[in-house]
Amino acid sequence: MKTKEFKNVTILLPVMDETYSLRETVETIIKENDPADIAEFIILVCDRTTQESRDTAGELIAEYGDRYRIYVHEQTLPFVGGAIREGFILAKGSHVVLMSSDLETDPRVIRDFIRHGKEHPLRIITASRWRDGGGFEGYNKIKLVCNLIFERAIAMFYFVDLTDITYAYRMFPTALMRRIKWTELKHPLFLETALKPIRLGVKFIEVPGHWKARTEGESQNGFFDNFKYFKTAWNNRFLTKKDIFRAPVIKKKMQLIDLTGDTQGEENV
Ligand SMILES: Nc1nc2c(ncn2[C@@H]2O[C@H](COP(=O)(O)OP(=O)(O)OP(=O)(O)O)[C@@H](O)[C@H]2O)c(=O)[nH]1
Ligand SMILES: [Mg+2]
Repeated sequence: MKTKEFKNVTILLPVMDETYSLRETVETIIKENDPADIAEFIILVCDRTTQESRDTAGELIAEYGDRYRIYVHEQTLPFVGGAIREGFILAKGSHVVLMSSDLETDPRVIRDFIRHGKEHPLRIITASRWRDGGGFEGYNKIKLVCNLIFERAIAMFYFVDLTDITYAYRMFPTALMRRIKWTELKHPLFLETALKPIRLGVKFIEVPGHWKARTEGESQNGFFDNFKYFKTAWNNRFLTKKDIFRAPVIKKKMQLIDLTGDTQGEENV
């Protein structure tokens, strides 16, 4: 299935310990966008998600549930990558947004995603902190230098002119996400969601995004976890379309034959 046009967008919100940040994320998106453009909000939770976060999700549903489809999904696959992968399967929108609920992904950017998505429905619209108008606020200095070097190296390695491949803030055509065979379950899935489409030749549009350090809760990604991105970058570099796409589901007519050999009927499988 191909995405021919932008109809509406599913917003995926993985949550561990955010409360007011989750609320501000949802409310900003509601305030700044046409309700017709928002298919739904899926709040992704796991057994480690705090009761306070769950309560916030419940309040949002109570307050906005009559006008917006907002629901909580209990993930079954582990970790944040697992949550997002389930979100891709559940999404009903023509497009789907990968973001956080800790306000490190500025919800005001969604408006730009939708604007560009309407013009270029087949492309991935991605936020870049390294573009004019974007930036970093409260980012660890060592991490910042490492990030710049990694961004440049990875762009060269993949022959693309993207400036921020590691920022987990993008809007994708949902059908594309469903067709891809994902492998990562933890934070490296964020990088994988850029690298596999790049290998497929999907075009990207970058819009500026301002990253601001979270003011509540804790990152689930330790400093040394960042080194796992090297492995992801290497593992995806030489994949072909055949490696990346899921095997197609073959639908064919099957004849049910009883033991005596008489044809009993037909069924679609
Ligand atoms: N449902 C669910 N949400 C998660 C899980 N791990 C993290 N999250 C949420 O996913 C979002 C991104 O996670 P963070 O740990 O902040 O990751 P990050 O901001 O990309 O990484 P850093 O920049 O290194 O902090 C946050 O809103 C988290 O609460 C998980 O296992 N399950
Ligand atoms: Mg974060």
